[in-house]
Amino acid sequence: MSTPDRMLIERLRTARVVACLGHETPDADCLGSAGGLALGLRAMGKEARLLMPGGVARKLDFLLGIGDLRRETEAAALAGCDLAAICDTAKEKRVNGPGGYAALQHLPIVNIDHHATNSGYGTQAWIDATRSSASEMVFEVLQALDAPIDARLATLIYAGIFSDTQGFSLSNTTPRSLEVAAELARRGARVSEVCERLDRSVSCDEFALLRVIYANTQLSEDGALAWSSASYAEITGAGCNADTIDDQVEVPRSIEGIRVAVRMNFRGEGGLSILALAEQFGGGGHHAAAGARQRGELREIVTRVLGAAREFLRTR
Ligand SMILES: [Mn+2]
Repeated sequence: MSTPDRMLIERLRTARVVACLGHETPDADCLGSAGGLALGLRAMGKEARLLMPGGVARKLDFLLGIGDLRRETEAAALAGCDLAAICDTAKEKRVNGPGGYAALQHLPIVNIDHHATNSGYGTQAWIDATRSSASEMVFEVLQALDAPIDARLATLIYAGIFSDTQGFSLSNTTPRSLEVAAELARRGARVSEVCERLDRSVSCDEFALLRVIYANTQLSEDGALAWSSASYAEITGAGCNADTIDDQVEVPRSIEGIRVAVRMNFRGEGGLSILALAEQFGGGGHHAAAGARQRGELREIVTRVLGAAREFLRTR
């Protein structure tokens, strides 16, 4: 396990106006790390802007509310910035900012991430794949900076760790992640509210979508492979959109005996890494949880992905 690079800390310490960014379709760790960093830098007396065009899932909106964070969506928000800090984002092409990564080229860039597939882009990168989440890493960055960490900030970072470890249940739940979580709870993180909002409640629309996912779940003859799909019409018919799609892959994954779950969100069970499988489809992520995007006809994509998943399982 590594600690934040001194040069990276100095970059942040000496910056005056910082653009904080994350990845497209932001999840709780993205909001927790980029949003938490922005709050911490503000508490140090700096100006920090959260650049985040595109939507945030309704379920995660409360995190912006807790942090009183406004999403900046226009390129004008980059004017006057002297540093860009990108969190939880493995690839330049997934950077979620107006004009993407290219628009940041006039700035020094710090890259804080826990994805094994991170290319190490930027002026100063701290990549540690043994960390539970980018939020855990931002906590250590803020500690190195002696930034004041209040209850709001603690809640954002706690939510990022909670979400990426699926409520401290995945194999990335390390002693360190639990220690950081305990420290955040001590500082007033709203532990039960985070769990209630992230795990224990679904909107009526999401509930309707889950019915579709359950109904469409199929199981291979040997019981090692489970998959489900939802067409665009089924997603919009449930009152949902692309921002709502993420955790539904947990439905097929939860079947006993499953080793691989597929929804172009891949999950490996029992320590099986499915990263290579996601990469076959141009995707990426983590060993236990990865994703990919494909354009085309749904049935044809399902056939292609299942073929690759079967072959993948045969070789493991
Ligand atoms: Mn993450």
